[in-house]
Amino acid sequence: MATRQAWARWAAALAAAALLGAPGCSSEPGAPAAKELDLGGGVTMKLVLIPAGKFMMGEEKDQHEVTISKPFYMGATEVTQAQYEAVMGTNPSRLKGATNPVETVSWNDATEFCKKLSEKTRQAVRLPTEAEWEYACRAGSKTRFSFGDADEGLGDYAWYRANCGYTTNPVGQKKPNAWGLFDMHGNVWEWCADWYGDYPKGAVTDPEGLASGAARVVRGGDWGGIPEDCRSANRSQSTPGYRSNNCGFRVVVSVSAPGL
Ligand SMILES: [Ca+2]
Repeated sequence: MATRQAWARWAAALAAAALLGAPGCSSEPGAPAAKELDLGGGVTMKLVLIPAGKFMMGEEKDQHEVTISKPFYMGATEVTQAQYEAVMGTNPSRLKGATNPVETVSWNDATEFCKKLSEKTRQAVRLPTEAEWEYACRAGSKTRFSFGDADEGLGDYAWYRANCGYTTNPVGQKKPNAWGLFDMHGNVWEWCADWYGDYPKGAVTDPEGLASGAARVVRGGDWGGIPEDCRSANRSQSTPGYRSNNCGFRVVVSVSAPGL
């Protein structure tokens, strides 16, 4: 859940993105630009349509081309504590706040949330792949952050060490990226589906990471991070059972999933 003001900004950003078009991307005919999941108890979750397209993934010195062949919906914000509790019946977060991102959730917890929400909504809810996450974070940009290269602009888009008050903050308060996604930089790290490992050497389509591994990918930096941590290309890792008050997640739903 987010504030009315935040959603007004989100809607405006979405409309602007639709008017300008998304560079290098194609839209899905007939798919609405946003959707809302009913989590029960009056709690909802907004997702935005991410178009199919290509981008250069990873650190600037060592990038590889990735094609995202199908559009998908992605949570406009990190999963909030109210949303998590509506689905799981508990709120494990240490930094409490209904509209703050849920944290102290492991990759296993996040995956279980997706499974339960899939059953509840009869839609295929899952964690984003690492490629989907970076693609969506960049939103067509090639710069260090979705808005440019300079650290000085980060405070407009992210909660991080310099402005967070040493805690998480309610989702959706900062500016969204060009595709209507909030807090991709900062607030909490976000679990991705993939095992952490070396990237493929050449061009790939819809990569899903390694077949096995020891740790899962986390992305985007957190409330305690420095700007370098919050960059679009930055990646980190944690073991699937690890829980921390600086790590949460957001979900994706396939456009072609049943019920859409
Ligand atoms: Ca984040």
